[in-house]
Amino acid sequence: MSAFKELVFSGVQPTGNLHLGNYLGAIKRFVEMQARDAQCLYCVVDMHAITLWQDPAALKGQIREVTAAFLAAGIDPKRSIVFNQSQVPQHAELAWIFNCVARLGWLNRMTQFKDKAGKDRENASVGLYAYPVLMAADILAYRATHVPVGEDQKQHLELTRDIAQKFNNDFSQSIAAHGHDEGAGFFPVTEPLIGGPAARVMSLRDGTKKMSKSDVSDNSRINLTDDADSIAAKVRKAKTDPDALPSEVAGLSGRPEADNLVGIFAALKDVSREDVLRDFGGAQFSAFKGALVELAVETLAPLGAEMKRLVADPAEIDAVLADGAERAEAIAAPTLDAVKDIVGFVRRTRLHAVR
Ligand code: AQP
Repeated sequence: MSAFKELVFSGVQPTGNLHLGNYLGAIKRFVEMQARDAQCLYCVVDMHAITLWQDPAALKGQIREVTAAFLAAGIDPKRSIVFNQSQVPQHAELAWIFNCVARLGWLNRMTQFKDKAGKDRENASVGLYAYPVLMAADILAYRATHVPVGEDQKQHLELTRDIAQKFNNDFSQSIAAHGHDEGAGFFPVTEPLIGGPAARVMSLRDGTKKMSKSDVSDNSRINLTDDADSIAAKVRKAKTDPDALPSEVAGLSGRPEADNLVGIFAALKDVSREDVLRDFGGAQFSAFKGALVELAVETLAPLGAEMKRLVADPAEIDAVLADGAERAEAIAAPTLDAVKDIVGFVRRTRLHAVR
């Protein structure tokens, strides 16, 4: 067992265009989790990325860029384990076993698959459909207790909990027979950590749509590598309504663009929406946007510059990933050995010493 009280796992897909939503909803919170009594694992989930076509010539760079974002944001690769998913084979192995635990009916309810597959569902990859099962394996290979994510991942985390519970039930006798029943089954029922003012950052062009890497409009998002001028231009162009800011949070209801900008300001400043409106209630958007530009540039410009510095040295990033993969595998391998025993597989006996 780990010496830490909690085990935190989360991941980000290397699908390009890392944006403010990824930062405020996930990466910034990953950094904060390092202050807890927790072993944190932060994973660049490249196997998830290929559920939609990725150009092989670009993918390596995208993996290194997400790693750079983790490090530039303040994730300490000595304190936390930073790695990419495809270097740790236990994720895929456990995913197969979970494919045999999860039910078709559960996956058929996943809204992200419906959104991403769109109308041409017959042509979507099997991987895109099975994605949430791999996500459950990512988390449970480490028997993670806590998973910080944005709100869009809520349904997938519920599925992870269902898979853990069904595995614990289906194999309860075998779990006990192998001495793994520590009172609550083999897998923990993971706690999602979703919240704060930026759990769902919305598009700057449409306050009803999530800010997303795949949005065709670059003006819909602030990329983590945008320079100060682009950040300023995008905030200034962000859609708003004609009214002044309200002085109470209730006044943001029915005003998605205003709510989004106030939420972004609050998350960047580590305060609540109430605090922001205490200062800006009654202000026009022009004044508020000026303050938001200043705050966003103050936070993101150094982050983007550090990312660029780090990606210029791929060997350094690859060394971080290799070290992280070894430490991650040291946790995941015993979990998989135990799972294979529980399921009833005959495990390989090493006939030759490993060199
Ligand atoms: N708009 C968002 N607001 C808050 N959190 C967000 N996250 C993503 N978008 C927002 C969180 O970022 C983490 C990593 O996300 P991901 O890269 O694994 O996948 P995603 O949710 O599919 O990201 P995108 O950017 O929206 O990409 P596309 O365009 O492919 O759909 C997760 O914790 C996620 O919740």
